[in-house]
Amino acid sequence: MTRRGLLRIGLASAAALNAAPPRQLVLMDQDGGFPDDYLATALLLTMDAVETIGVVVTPADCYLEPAVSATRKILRLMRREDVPLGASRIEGAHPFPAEWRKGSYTMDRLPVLNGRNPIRSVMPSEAGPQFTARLLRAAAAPVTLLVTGPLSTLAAALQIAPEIESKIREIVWMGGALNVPGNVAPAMQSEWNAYWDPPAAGRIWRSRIPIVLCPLDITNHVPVTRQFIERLRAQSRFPVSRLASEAYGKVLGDGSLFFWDLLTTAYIGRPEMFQLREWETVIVTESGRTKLQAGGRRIRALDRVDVDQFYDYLLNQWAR
Ligand code: AGV
Ligand code: CA
Repeated sequence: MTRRGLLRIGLASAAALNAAPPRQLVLMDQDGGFPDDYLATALLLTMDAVETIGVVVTPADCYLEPAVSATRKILRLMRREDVPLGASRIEGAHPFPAEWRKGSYTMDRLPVLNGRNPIRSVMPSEAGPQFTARLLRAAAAPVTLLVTGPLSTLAAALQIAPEIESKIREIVWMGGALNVPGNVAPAMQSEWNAYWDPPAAGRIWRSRIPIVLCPLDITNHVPVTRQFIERLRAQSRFPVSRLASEAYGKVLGDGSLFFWDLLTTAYIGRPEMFQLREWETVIVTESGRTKLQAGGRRIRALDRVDVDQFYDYLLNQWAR
């Protein structure tokens, strides 16, 4: 080795020491639920240690057009219109109630998202699964899939491009209910994201991709409280807080809402707030129930979180 070669190695490692650590690549697949899928998207985009390589909308807890339109406006608010946006036209076996899906129009019409020069929304033309497959193929490093709706678009992407499985570092999924009732009436056995498309969940369960579940067991501990909304309102001079404040202003008093997708997304930014626990589970074919069963697919689930720290984290990230 020449002196010059040694010098070069020395400089390279010095650069590596000074450089910021590589950012975690994340592809978000959300289903336009009002308001937490949108606010989860906004939360993800506040994370310095994350590089969001794309956002794809799966039309489950929404109607596709207003959900895509609202998501584009959020990208604009976050000054991240460079993030590729995809739209999936997939249909699950068990549609969400129309009343919930209409929340996508409410979101799209919020004053904070509709300033002086409203965006002229163009629907992405590529199919959702193709979009997901293309971004994963092109990714320079393994990607975390953050899924806050049904697993349908991802399952379809794996069907058309099985080789992308190796590009997925792990799937972090808001879905399922392990030791608590589900939220699909009247049987209360399944959680909605799993129930919408049970075979899609089954497809992911058959893969070898590591799964981190954010089930109702833990989201039940993080209700959207009046007190939280008041704290949000108090800092609504920040545009992102104003977004959240206007959105939650539409649902205040309902009492049945939780920070489902936001808790899931917070795990990406602050994994150390959580304790995880491993389970063996199967997906019940008809209902999409995530059932504990010895010998079933091993998954990890978010098991405990410091609730106060979580609320503070949201308010802190949104203070911009
Ligand atoms: O089951 C929770 C999932 C989350 O991804 N969604 C809402 C979150 O986005 C379905 C859901 C359950 N209860 C709801 C839901 C409600 N009251 N309104 C709208 N969506
Ligand atoms: Ca959702």
